[in-house]
Amino acid sequence: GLTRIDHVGIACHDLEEKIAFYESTFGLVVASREVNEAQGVKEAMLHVADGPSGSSYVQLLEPLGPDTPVGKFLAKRGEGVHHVGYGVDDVAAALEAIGAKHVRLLDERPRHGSMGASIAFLHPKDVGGVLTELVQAAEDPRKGR
Ligand code: CMX
Ligand code: CO
Repeated sequence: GLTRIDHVGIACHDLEEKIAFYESTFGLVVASREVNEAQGVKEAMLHVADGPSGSSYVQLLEPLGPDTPVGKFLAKRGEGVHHVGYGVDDVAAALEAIGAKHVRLLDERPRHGSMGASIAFLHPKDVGGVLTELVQAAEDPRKGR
């Protein structure tokens, strides 16, 4: 099952500007900055809190180009919440269980996410309009315990 909210993904035009906003407004601290060519994003994870089943973050996403998931989203809807990422203990097992419920999987197999996590996306049209990500954290850096 789901173990926590791992992160909320937020689409923005200017990553550095949004990082500065989250730092100054909420006092959040950047845990990692990465470019993920396969996902078409430049992104930052800002640490929010540590819970019993791991840490939670805000993920700020700037597209690498217009023809990327986040680039298309920004053009259509503007800045705002792009997806929700839930923690799972075993993303491959979660994909198998959820796929059997006729929710379309955007990833048949887990892919590489930020901070060494294994991730997979579910189609927003099958999750009530919410692009949903499953996140199996890498053991050490993300769990915060
Ligand atoms: N949330 C909710 N709905 C969304 C959405 C989102 N983030 N992105 C697209 N949609 C909706 C669109 O509004 C559109 O609906 P309508 O037809 O009713 O207008 C429909 O889905 C199709 O959208 P589209 O613009 O034509 O885009 P695509 O179908 O080409 O792609 C999606 C949509 C979800 C399949 C694609 O964005 C995807 O594969 N996403 C997963 C990967 C990803 O988002 N990576 C970046 C984050 C990486 C990370 O978190 O580390
Ligand atoms: Co994400």
